[in-house]
Amino acid sequence: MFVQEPPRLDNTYEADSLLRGYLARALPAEVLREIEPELQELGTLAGGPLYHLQLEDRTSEPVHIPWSAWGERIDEIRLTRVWQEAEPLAVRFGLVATAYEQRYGAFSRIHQFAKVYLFAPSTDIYACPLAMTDGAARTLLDSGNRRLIERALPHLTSRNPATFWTSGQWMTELTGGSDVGSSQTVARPEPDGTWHLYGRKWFVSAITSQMALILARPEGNPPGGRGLALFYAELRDERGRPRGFQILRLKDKLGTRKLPTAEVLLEGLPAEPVAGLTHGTRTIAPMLNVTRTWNAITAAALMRRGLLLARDYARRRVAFGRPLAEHPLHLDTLAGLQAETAAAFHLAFCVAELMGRVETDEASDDERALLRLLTPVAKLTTARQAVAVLSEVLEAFGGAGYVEDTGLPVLLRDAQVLPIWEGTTNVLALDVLRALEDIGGLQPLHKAFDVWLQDVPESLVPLAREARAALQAADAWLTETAADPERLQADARRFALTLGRSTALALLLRQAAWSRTRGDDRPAAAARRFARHGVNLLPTGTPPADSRMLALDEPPVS
Ligand code: MFK
Repeated sequence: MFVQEPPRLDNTYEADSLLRGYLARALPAEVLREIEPELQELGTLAGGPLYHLQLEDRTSEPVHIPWSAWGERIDEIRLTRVWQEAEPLAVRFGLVATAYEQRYGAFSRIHQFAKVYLFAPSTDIYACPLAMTDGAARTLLDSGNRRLIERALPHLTSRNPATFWTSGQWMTELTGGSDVGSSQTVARPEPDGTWHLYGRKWFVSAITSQMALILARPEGNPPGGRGLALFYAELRDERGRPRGFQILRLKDKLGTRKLPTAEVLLEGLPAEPVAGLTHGTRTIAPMLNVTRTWNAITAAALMRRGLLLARDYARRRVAFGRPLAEHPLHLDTLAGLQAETAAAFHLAFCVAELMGRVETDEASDDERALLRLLTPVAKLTTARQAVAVLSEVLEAFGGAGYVEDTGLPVLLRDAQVLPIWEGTTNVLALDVLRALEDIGGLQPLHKAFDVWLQDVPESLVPLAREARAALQAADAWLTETAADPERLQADARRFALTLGRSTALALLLRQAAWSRTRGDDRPAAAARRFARHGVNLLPTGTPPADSRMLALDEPPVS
């Protein structure tokens, strides 16, 4: 009887020409030499024992135990095996710590995110609490609150599993997942000067965290984001019991099911203001930006995981007399997916690179502006790519891609959260407009294109022109629509995606120019194919009257 060989993974670092080519270009040779053994080790784990454990542990989910047998409210969470293994590994590899130890100065963020990229696809979204932890560390440092920095940072950036903490991010409420300013959670001062929080958080990130950053409105404050304050809370007492909150339930989600996302009732959770009693959304912005970067890196990593499996399978699976890898149409499909993945990869790592420079004070003003702009651009662009690519990856396995025990469908389900959490595509497109107001326009991106495209070889010059033309079209659109807020908003997603795709093309060309001198033309092939998918999405705008007819099924206004 015929039995199909399953797709196999090997060392995922060694197998990754994208990551290796990028690191060889972006890092000084001695830095790469020093960090490579660690990347090799992570690649072996990710493609071997962790991947096998994921498959073995596929059906298990975290469990919430609200009560003890004898009636005590305990709110215990039992985690899956992969999650139990992931935490000590994350601590040992310093997945958060690396960014704060800054052993390689401005390159430390590249170092950290290279590890995240290898770790994330094999650890069932354990990257979520790590992202929050990184975001909390950044937010506390930016707040300048010495007491909280001294109290929490050593835990958040610990290399010791016994002292390591993860942080939660508690923002989302029934009144607003995106419109966080409409939050109803209240903060009440006690006579002794401490604060207690009351309300219901509809979605909080992994509920196993030891601390959380929480938005709440001090009693008497005005509505909106400015009336919110950011609070710090340690969540469990010395016996591990919740301090002034209950877990109502774990959320029943489409994907990320190993991640114990919860709904909680705050009944007097003791908390401490992080930075004054107003402007909570502004204070938590560093966390949003850090987690959005993790989102972009994870998007690239999940795409890459899907492709590694699809590519291996294409060599093993025979159909119509030859391996899938020898069918021109199958090759063409995989090529398109690789081009999108390469583009997403370079966009995400460009943000990591900029973040490292800003955090070590090596960045110019233009680079600071670019980081503000490209963070939402990269998040929204790569998240949409991940859903499209992973849907195709499943199709590349035929029916096997739709069958749960192959371990493939989870890739698509998990990818689907990427454009939703940490700001939906539309909310981030609006953030791009806000960022442009903050930084005063697209000039920093034009200048970055000049640098990235300066060494492009003759044969790739037409593609460089195409990247620049898309950016110029985006700039012209911005000028044209500046006085028309309705149109500005209606086209914002196409605009942001045009920025994302033209930037990704320029970055691919920078890599292509470098790689070609070393005999590797794969990035150039990725750039050619990616450009054919289209980078300028602006011309396809719909007139507002059509949108009303289509979206609301309204008859035309006569
Ligand atoms: C799907 C199920 C999966 C399970 C989910 C589990 C995870 C659950 C954990 C979560 O809760 S994830 C929730 C993630 N939520 C978001 O990412 C919120 C998305 N919404 C936004 O990003 C809104 O744009 C925002 C909340 C920021 C709007 O808030 P406001 O207060 O109405 O906005 P406003 O007034 O424009 O901005 C306030 C200040 O923050 C401004 O500064 P100023 O006060 O100086 O004027 C902004 O410039 C600044 N700001 C906002 N976003 C910024 C930023 N600054 C820097 N970077 C940013 N990204």
